[in-house]
Amino acid sequence: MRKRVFLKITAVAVLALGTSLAMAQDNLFKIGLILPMSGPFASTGKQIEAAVRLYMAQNGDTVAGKKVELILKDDTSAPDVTKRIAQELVVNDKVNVLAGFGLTPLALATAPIATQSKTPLVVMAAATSSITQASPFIVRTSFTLPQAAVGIADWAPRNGIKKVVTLVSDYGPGIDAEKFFKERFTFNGGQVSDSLRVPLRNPDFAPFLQKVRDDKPDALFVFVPSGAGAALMKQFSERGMDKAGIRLIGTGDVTDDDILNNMGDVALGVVTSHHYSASHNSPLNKKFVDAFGKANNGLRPNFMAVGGYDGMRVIYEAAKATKGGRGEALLNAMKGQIFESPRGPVFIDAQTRDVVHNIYIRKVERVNGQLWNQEFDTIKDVKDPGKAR
Ligand code: VNL
Repeated sequence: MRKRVFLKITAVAVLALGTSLAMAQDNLFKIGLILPMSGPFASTGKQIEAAVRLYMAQNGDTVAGKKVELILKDDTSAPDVTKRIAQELVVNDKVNVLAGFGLTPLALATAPIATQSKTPLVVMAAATSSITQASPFIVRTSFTLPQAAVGIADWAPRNGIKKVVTLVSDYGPGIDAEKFFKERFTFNGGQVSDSLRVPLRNPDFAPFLQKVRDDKPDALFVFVPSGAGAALMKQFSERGMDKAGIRLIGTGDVTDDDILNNMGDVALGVVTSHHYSASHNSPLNKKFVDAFGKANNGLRPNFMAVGGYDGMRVIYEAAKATKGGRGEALLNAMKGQIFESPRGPVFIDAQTRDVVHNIYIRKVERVNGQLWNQEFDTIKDVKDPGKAR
């Protein structure tokens, strides 16, 4: 009799414990954040992590009455690792949303997991046009290379640049940049005399730059991923390209705010087109840059940080609208969001799930002793040109 009562009590206790665990799960909204926190692209991971934490510090760690649990994982920028981590986050942790994705191959490797598990996946960094087409569950808050590249392709021919050599990292975003720059620049009457592709990892720019020097174009158009711009800029100057009268233009990845201030005089006058500069002149951006710096030892946010910050905005608002939901409902609440970002006005196109934003033409200038990408022209509400074909 005693034993039976004991068993009953135990059973009730176990049941209660189980229920409270389930309730605890249910009272959580889980974000699986996968970033390159080590390896050659660690600066992207660091910038996005800092922005995500800033967003949470400013907006609280509960949404719709649920506690937000951030699970950060380092994928070392290896696609098979990203995919395995995403699988674990979905199956074991039952995350509501996957986020991060520092490079294109990492996002593409994980797309099938999002589709199979119906888990919304927010791309905060990677920028090849086709990524959003790899899964109906992918939403992007970073940018696309076609968006960024056509801005400078319009500006250059109006400013005395008629002959250009392109030089890009040999993978998705580089190929997009090369293709869309060339198409638009040629349409505008320019000539691309050569198109060079360098390896993504540990590129030696020297032999390529020598080729460019011999070709004597008016300008060299470059795309290299965030973090790689400093090495390119250094070799550009060491090879005497600027002295030979060859200008440097590109998408804003090369004059990345994370490293721009340490590039020195060689960066002065470099004109690029991009969706974000830390010197963007708006009250919201000033507040963002200031708070980001205060929380991170004076670090300047770059375009990766803003992709992470806006990604959190999209996730939080969707979580609110669905009372901490998941799957298709959460995804649908991400589509169509319109808001002011530190970069300017942003729209998540419900059809493409891709970001629509302004592209700015900027020139590197020294202001109060520091190098900044100073915006001087705006192309409003640019949709990804890669989708319209
Ligand atoms: C990508 C595009 C990566 C632009 C970047 O930096 C970048 C990508 C790491 O899609 O892989 O600046």
